[in-house]
Amino acid sequence: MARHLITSAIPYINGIKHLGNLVGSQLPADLYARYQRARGNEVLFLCATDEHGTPAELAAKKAGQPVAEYCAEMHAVQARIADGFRLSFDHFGRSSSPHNHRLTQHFAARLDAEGLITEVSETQMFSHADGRFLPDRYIEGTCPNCGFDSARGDQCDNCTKQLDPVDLIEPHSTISRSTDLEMRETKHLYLRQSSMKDQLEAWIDSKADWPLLTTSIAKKWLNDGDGLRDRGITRDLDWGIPVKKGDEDWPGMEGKVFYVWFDAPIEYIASSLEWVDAGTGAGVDQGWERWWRTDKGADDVRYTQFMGKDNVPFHTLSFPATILGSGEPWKLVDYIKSFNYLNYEGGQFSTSRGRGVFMDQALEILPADYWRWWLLSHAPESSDSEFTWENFQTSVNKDLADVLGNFVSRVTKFCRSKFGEIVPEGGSYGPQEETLIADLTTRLAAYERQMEAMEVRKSAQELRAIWVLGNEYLQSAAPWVAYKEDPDRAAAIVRLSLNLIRFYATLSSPFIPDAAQAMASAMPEGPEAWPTDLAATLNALTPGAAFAVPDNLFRKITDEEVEEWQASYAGVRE
Ligand code: B3M
Ligand code: ZN
Repeated sequence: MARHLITSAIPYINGIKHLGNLVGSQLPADLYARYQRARGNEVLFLCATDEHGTPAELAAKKAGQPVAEYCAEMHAVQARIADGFRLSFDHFGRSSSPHNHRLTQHFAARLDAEGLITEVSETQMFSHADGRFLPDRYIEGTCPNCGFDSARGDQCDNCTKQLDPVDLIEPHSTISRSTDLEMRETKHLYLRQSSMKDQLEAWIDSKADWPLLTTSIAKKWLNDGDGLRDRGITRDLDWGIPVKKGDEDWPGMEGKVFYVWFDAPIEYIASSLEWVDAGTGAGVDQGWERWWRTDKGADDVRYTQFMGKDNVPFHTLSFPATILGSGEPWKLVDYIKSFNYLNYEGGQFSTSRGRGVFMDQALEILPADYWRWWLLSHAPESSDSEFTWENFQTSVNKDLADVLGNFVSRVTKFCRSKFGEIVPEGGSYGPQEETLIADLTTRLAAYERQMEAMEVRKSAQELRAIWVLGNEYLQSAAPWVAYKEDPDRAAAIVRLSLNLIRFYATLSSPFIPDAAQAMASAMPEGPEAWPTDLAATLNALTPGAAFAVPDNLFRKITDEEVEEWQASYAGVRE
């Protein structure tokens, strides 16, 4: 049994995420976690909310709430929506947790002991109108790299370049919009990642199997020397993890907090400690260290991270610098699966303008499976992809309703009308069934290969092809014709088809868990383990046992609905 540690990038606390965020990390991570569990492997799947930094402070201010209270509320909201999408986290933690405070301060102390932290006196933007320094998102301006006019102080959303507030051209305060800014002296801690360039480069070069999107972004920043500029890891903010050296005060750093991107990835580890505290998971008694410490058994863990492309520099350079620099045997990531962006109806999703569909809205429109199927089968892997309501309608109506849903309903209803709600007895499988089993065996192997490789779109195509094989079989075997001459032959065809439904339930469960559950529980034997021998799998249901005709699995989306939704989600939310 293999052991898989799987993490999704942790979403910022500031509001509900849109479908583009969902498909860029949490959803494909869930697909992979569900698949590995279905294969009988041991999985620890973690996520959390990213609660520090300027996004949290700004959002709380806008909501008129104390930031701690705002974060607690939004965490509950995000957790509920994640449940709604059936994201099967073993734990959904909080980067503001006491565990993350302790671990972050611990890593800082270790890095300092290894000589990797320097104290730098620097000039930062001070806003007279706001009476404070303006780190990160408190400041916006034009990107010096690409010219984008709303680049933030810490990163340009357009070209993904990591920035410092002082880099921006024509900067202004996002609190007051004031341009009355002054460079003032303040002291900060810097992580000397530049001294680790060779080590990081060798590590990335050893990852020949990583997706091109991941390694190309990592190498771009390495070779520019740019991602490896030493980075400030502290900020002049109120909300965050206080700068301490382990439990000790850090002289000169009073009143400062760690930079959100320093503590956020450490929350991957902290989340597993929160999970142990919560006592909800299998394997709790064996502890979290066997997942994270290579001296405590984690060297046979396979660790996979999922994220959007804008998060890649932090996961290929900054966080590994923290881990490697600590000099302690922490588990490093084995594979980074990254995603391009999902666009919305000819433009971008926009959180600020409320353009596009947000996770809460999506679940009000249709159940999770509809969205999961569309998003995963159109995941922005090799390039950006685009959500359109028409494309969504086509996919749902064809793949889910016509192909899968229709198969299940035709088979079960035909059976009920001729043989009753029991698995029909009599007859035996012949050449047609043998051909089908051979075809399915080939397709199943291809599906497994794509799922193992985390080729999300290709996996969806293989799964759909497996559903189509069932339809084609049913169409050509035509039990409704056979029944007239030879009811036993019809019984065999229907029996195989009922077995197929149960087989589909297992295979489809990583993509559409609710429909899979409905299919499996309609069958007398319930869900089956991952199939290895299809001749056996398609003979597994006991003839004579009772089953239940499930409700229609999927409904179709009408043209009127498409028009209505197009109009409703064009923006502006609030
Ligand atoms: N919260 C950015 C994002 O949500 C950031 C990811 C942190 S991963 C450690 O896209
Ligand atoms: Zn830029």
